[in-house]
Amino acid sequence: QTAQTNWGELIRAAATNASLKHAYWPEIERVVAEQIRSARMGLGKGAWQLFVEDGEMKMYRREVEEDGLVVDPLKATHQVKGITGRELCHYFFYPEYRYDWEGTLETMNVIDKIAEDTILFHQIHKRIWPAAQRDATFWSHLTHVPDEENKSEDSPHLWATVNSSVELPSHPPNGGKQVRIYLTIILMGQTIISPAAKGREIKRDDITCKITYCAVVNPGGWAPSSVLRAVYKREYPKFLKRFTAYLFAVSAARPRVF
Ligand code: 6CM
Repeated sequence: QTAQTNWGELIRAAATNASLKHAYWPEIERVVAEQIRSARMGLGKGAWQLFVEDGEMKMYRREVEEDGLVVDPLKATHQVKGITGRELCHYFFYPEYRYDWEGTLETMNVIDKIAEDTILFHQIHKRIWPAAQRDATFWSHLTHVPDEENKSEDSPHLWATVNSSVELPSHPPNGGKQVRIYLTIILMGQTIISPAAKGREIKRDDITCKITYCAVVNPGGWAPSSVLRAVYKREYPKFLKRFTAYLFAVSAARPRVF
């Protein structure tokens, strides 16, 4: 059954009509399916090297360069108590929360709210010396699918937000003073309910969110490899820690899990 799951079909079933009708849909479905498939895959035989470990948080990378630019794929796993997979993806997806947790951001603009589950963004990121400032244009899609390949889990829904670069005629690359970066990112979360909660009301203490975050970022133009790898080694853990701490803070105030 493993290789057979038609993630595309499941993603389509969860999508809003407005997303399904949009010209981007075929690409969204393809990229989201591919991202879910690879996020669910273990580290396997790939040459993943652990480069950060902090409690439950583990970060792996593969060293890859394209045309002399570092494009190291990143795969991170984490576990956080007290939040759901849905909350994880909700706060990552909706723009109104982004400035609260995204530390690399200079500005974020919503270019088009295509649907409740698909948004187009233009972001300018903080400049990192000695490289030029970067910007990105991407669609973001929020979805949830049953975990077809792991039906024994208590709460089998997988929640995911996928961000993927797209060319926007209104925001041509390298038009301003920024260098355009290209990204494909998935944040995926699954809620695990403690067996001790069986048969009674589930409290926040009974849940754990299993998190997988995968990112491939092409810096788009000159950036010294060693500096870039050092930046990633600092920024990815900072992001995941800051984001999950933020989630914990905003969710603790909510009595019910949504
Ligand atoms: O996934 C993350 N954030 C999302 C929402 O903002 C979105 C953003 C991705 C952009 C990630 C790239 C930012 C770093 C830019 C530096 C470029 C190189 C400069 C050259 C240095 C020598 O998917 C969290 C992103 C966490 C970033 C580490």
